[in-house]
Amino acid sequence: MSTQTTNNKQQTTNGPLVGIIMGSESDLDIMTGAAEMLRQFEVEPELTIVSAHRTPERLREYAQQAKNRGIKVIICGAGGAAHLPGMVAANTILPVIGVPVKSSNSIDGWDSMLSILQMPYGVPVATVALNGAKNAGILAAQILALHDTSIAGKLEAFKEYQDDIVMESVKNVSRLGFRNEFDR
Ligand code: RP5
Repeated sequence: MSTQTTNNKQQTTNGPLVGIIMGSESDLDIMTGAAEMLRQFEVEPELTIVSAHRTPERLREYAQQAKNRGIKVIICGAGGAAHLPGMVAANTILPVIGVPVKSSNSIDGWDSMLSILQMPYGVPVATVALNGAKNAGILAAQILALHDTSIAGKLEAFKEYQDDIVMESVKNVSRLGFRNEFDR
């Protein structure tokens, strides 16, 4: 049995640590990025649809019950008039990460960005880039890693991997004959 299976089973028993919610099934293609990243760090999140406008009661219940269900971080993705992250943050003291989605009803993405970013004092939402669900997953893992050395170790390895990828590109570019005194 792999470590991942063991960890996932443990998390199923104890409940998920990260909740990923989105306003519509149409956000799923983007929002699965958050789940994929978390799985890389062997964190199995829960994922479902909660719409601020179409299911306001479900939103309130989700946000208010999350902490007691053992969730530590909530990732919320929405597009257009994207009120989901802000309204979840209004109903919980858990950290909320907002993912602005460039959706079918977005004008150009700025509507989603600003709806999530421009929160009033007292109700913060940590907003990532437009369609930045992968970074939301990494950020959630970083929050969990404050109290979990296993996740912290996987994040360290991920940083090293990114370094390796860039250094491979440095080698590739150097073969093209450009001057680079820095790496001499
Ligand atoms: C938002 O409206 C959703 O988060 C989605 O991004 C957008 C469009 O939703 P659908 O009309 O595709 O269901 O609330």
